[in-house]
Amino acid sequence: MITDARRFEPFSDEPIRLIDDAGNWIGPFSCELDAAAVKAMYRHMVLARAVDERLNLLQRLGKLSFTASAAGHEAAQVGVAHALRVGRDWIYPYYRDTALVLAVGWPLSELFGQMMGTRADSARGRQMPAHPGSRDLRIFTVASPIASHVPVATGSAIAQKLERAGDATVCTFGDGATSEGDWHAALNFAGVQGAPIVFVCENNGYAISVDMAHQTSSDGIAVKAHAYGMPGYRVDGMDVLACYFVMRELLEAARDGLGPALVEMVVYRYGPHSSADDDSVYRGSEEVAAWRRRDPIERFRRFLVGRDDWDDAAERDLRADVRGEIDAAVEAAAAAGPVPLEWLFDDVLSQPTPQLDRQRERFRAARRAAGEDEGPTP
Ligand SMILES: Cc1ncc(C[n+]2csc(CCOP(=O)(O)OP(=O)(O)O)c2C)c(N)n1
Repeated sequence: MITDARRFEPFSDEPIRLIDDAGNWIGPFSCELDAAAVKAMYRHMVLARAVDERLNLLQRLGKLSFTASAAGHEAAQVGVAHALRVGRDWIYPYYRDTALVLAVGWPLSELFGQMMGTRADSARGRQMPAHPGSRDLRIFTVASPIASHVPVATGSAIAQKLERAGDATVCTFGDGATSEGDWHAALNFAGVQGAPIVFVCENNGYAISVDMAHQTSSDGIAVKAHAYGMPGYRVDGMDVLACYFVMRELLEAARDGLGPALVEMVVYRYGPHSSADDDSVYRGSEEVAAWRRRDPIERFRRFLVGRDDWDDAAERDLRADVRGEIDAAVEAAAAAGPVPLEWLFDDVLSQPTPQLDRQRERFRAARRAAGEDEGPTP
């Protein structure tokens, strides 16, 4: 049931914030979360930032081919994750959602296995890096074509409504995705069908080099919800508690049959678009520095310290734990070994066709001729 519905008003002029930059609670209600709950959020944010740094390093070392950094998006993603009922609600993430998938429990060794394309990857090395997915956690595998997952997420939410199971769907994407036809069709359909879905735009101001002024002439993204008959919320995406409480309210409303909503989380990506991008070409270092001063992790730490839930010793222990966990996960993912190339032919069809069998034979012959035969593979 809805416990705290209507705490938030849609279509506000200012983004919804519950903690100010100094870490003070400024919400119109009291924060009922206990120490364990806020520390768990903080841990996920710190872990995600450290994972991000390690992925950049591994990419530079040639251990993986591509990364898309989530640094700056942690509060938004962790806020979403903690509002979900993991294993029941469906999650349709996009490639920048490292903190989201980690915070709902995607194992670190699997993350590094996916990024490096080793046997630790449950997708068996067939996705490009930064394309997670998990059957157990109900994480729909990330799709590269921008916004192509949004109509699928709407379909999944409509199925949940028909099943009357009281579950909901979350679908995340960047600001660039909102210019795709798929996005508009999906929101329209969700509005008409009253689908239990919350659409989350992680608006970092850029789609690679295209800034918001060239993306849309509307006043942000949240206002677009109006056209599809659902409420739109603009939230400070560098404030994890604002993201969490708004998401919790909207997911509960969706589960209770009140229909979909759109949330625009205003964030900033600290790194380039991906490891293949040079952001100095289209944005100034002063702009990045100004957003760095509003770092969501620092801000949340100030909040925790202010509540006497955190101190320097806790911080040191957490950093050491996280480093150890990452070291172990990278080691386990690498030790699993690279995926055999021949896996390319498995699971394509439930019954391989004669054409596929012939292609596999030709592939084996070509590898033998090149002296690359891997021998029998499991
Ligand atoms: C249909 C489609 N067009 C173009 C691309 C190339 N592309 C990859 S990421 C990206 C930018 C997307 O920006 P946004 O949705 O704002 O998310 P962000 O990366 O900023 O988080 C583009 C254009 C693509 N993957 N799919």
